[in-house]
Amino acid sequence: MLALTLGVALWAGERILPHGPAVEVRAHARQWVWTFTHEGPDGPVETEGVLHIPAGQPVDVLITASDVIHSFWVPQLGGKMDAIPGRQNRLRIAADRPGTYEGLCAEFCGLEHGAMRFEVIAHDPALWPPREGSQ
Ligand SMILES: [Cu+2]
Repeated sequence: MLALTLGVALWAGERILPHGPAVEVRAHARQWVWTFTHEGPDGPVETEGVLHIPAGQPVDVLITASDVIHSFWVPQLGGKMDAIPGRQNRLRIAADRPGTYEGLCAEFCGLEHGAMRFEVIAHDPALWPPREGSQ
């Protein structure tokens, strides 16, 4: 009975997660700014303070840092993940629908920590990847 309950719970949980192959993006933290990279139509596109992702599918964020420990957090899209110098951490996030979501550094990282915020723009999957400069 326990196995059946667990099986049903796993099946139900799996169904509410966005499916399909994960898109990979990069998030790099340093005092006190986030730099992001996503794959554009003509190669990688780097942005500062704004992360572009497709809506409706899983996104793996590869998280790095160059000075002290920071933490990547977009409360509406998933959990937190530390950004640690010398390491690359992976965090899966997903936006159910297109929109703009607030993100922040969730680990005290010095004087301007409180200003280390960013935006995530989740695009209509039909318009992914975005043309450079378009939002
Ligand atoms: Cu911080």
